[in-house]
Amino acid sequence: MAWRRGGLGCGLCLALAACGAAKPAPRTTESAAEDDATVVSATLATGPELCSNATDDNQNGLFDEGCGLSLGLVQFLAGWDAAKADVDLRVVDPNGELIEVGRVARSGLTKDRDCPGRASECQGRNLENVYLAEGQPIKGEYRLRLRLESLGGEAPPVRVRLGARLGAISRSYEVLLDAPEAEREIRFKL
Ligand SMILES: [Ca+2]
Ligand SMILES: [Ca+2]
Ligand SMILES: [Ca+2]
Repeated sequence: MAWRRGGLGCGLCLALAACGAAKPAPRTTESAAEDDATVVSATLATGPELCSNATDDNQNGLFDEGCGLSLGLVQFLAGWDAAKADVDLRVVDPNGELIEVGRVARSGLTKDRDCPGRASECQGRNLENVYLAEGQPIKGEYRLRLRLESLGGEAPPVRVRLGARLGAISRSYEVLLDAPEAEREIRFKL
């Protein structure tokens, strides 16, 4: 399912912004964000749904469905192949609450794991998943930050695939994080 532009006429509006670690996060339009080489809009229908790639391979609007992953009407999924690299998917909900592993926020969002994990519990399939576990999506701004905590000996850049779903709208991105502490931020307004 293609991600539609803002001004949908259905009460749902989207605004995205992207920034590097060394510069402030200017609020931009979605198209301006797509001009940023580090955030690449992708609608890659490659066939049957593949697991653990944070990509909607079959373009049905769901990311990695049928893979034992928790899904929700709001979902942000980050995956990367560099097994030892520590990337963090940080989501702040419209209440200003950081979504953390093992706790359901008032917005109903939760996060299911932190990869690669202290004991490598992600087993080389690095996938951080923030999803709506309870209730209905709340309106407002959802702020996502992808941050490279450490390379863990992996060669830069670390290529991160990001899947974002807000209700009936979903979209995929690829983000390159080229050095420790590199960050990219994307904002979604529901
Ligand atoms: Ca899919
Ligand atoms: Ca997939
Ligand atoms: Ca992590």
